[in-house]
Amino acid sequence: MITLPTLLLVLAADSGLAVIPRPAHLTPRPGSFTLTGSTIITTDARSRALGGMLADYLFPATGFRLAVRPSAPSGARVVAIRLDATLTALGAEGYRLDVTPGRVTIRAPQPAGAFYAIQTLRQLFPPAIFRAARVPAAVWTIPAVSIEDSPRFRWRGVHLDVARHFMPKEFVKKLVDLAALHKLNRLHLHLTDDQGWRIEIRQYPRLTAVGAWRRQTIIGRPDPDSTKWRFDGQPHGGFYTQDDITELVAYAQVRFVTIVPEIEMPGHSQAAIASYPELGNKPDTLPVWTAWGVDENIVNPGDATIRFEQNVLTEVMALFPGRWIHVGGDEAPKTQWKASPLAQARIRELGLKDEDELQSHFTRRMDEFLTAHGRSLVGWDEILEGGLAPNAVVMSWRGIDGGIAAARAGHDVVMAPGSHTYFDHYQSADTTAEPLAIGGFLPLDTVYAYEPVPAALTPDEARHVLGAQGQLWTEYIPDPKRAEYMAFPRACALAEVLWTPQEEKSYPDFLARLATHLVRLGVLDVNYRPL
Ligand code: TNX
Repeated sequence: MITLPTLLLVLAADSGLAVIPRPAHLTPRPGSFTLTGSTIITTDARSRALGGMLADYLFPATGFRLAVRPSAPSGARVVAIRLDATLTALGAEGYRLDVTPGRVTIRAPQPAGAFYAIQTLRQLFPPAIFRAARVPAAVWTIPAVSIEDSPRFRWRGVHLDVARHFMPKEFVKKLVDLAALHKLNRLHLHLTDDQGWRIEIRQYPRLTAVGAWRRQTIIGRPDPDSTKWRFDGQPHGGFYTQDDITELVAYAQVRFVTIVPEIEMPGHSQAAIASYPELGNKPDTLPVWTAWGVDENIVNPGDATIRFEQNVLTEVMALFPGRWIHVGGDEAPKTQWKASPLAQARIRELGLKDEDELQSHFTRRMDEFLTAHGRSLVGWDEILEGGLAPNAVVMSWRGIDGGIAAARAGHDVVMAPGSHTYFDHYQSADTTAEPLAIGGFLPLDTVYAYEPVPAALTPDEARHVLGAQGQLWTEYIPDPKRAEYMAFPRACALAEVLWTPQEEKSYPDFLARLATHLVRLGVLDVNYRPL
């Protein structure tokens, strides 16, 4: 809800040049440009769709149905969008944005860059431009400026765990929109875990008929003494149909966001085992898990299980056209494999040293399979432990050492260390003033100070650091509103870490821009955590 003082602020706030993430090069110019109902958006053939997107972005608040045309009569007020091959030095995502009193010009070598120019342009307007209904009597003026901009990193990600708590498709779309606004280009969807399986797999209908639903959920953090656990008695669940996934992928694609799906294996698999008990190491039938923590119920390493996982990945690849497929790999306790005759026989047959090498064997089978289909396997840093699969990309979460080791071995790396990128951690040292979280302490300034390239890497090795991402694990994030509270404004800080050149970063300057940006987020109905 917007109160009257907020509305005044929304209209008055000098959005000035409060762009987040801060552009690489920005030069204020004299004068300003005022958008009116007769402004024409001109595009070339390849940026026609982007012109339409810009018109759609501007319509709700302004009420202007701007024309999108190949050209405009001389003297018309124009927003021109052109793809320009001579600008290739700006890279696949770079752009130029020039605002003069008579004209706005967007030029980019590729569509992604023009899209990011549009995101910058939106942020030049007063925050009220983000309203979903017409703002009466507003004047839509933006300052003249020249911007030349391109990102520091290729992988600018946000992660969302939809397994611990299912998140509705509409929220995933909202998160895609917010990612795009911050020039983030990866959405890592954690689709399966012990507590729920969230994607329809046609060959294995029980994964969602059974695995998408749990009977209840533990209240609060699990006490080490499990006899003290208390449950809410409320069934929880949900899943995305393949049609839902297709819709999400398409929605993300036009916003230049690649969805990276994660199917966890061999650990974090109790929901799969609950659906198909033959995947487990024991004959018992298990429920979908109702508590949090590291679960001993991992899948067995037999050939039938490997076929099952590959069959699942076949359907996943058909749905997600992006290059990266994440197969988890974290927190797979080896207790059950140590006690399992099948697992021990496999270790002997394959001449392996131990259970860690058996997990690496399992991961290699997925790596071969994904590579044969032209995709790249991504895994959490535990996949290093028994030897790294040849084409694997490593996501470094237990600090940065996994990232360093993988980059030195010539593997691409995405940095996701708990110390700087876990948005499920507390935002205040005074945890009593915050909603219950998993623990930890990750204030905004710590996120902003994060440097994704480990100092230990040589420049050659550092080229393997694709970027970083912020994690939203949802054990203690029950719904979209809480997810927004945990993600914002920390995701704004991470976006700047990943986009802006190191030497252009300044925390005081960021905070000054953030004051305006939070007004935008408020208008967008984002439940951000107030500073
Ligand atoms: C560890 S990060 C996990 C997740 C939890 C998270 C909670 C990772 C690869 N595994 O299963 O949700 O901690 O912060």
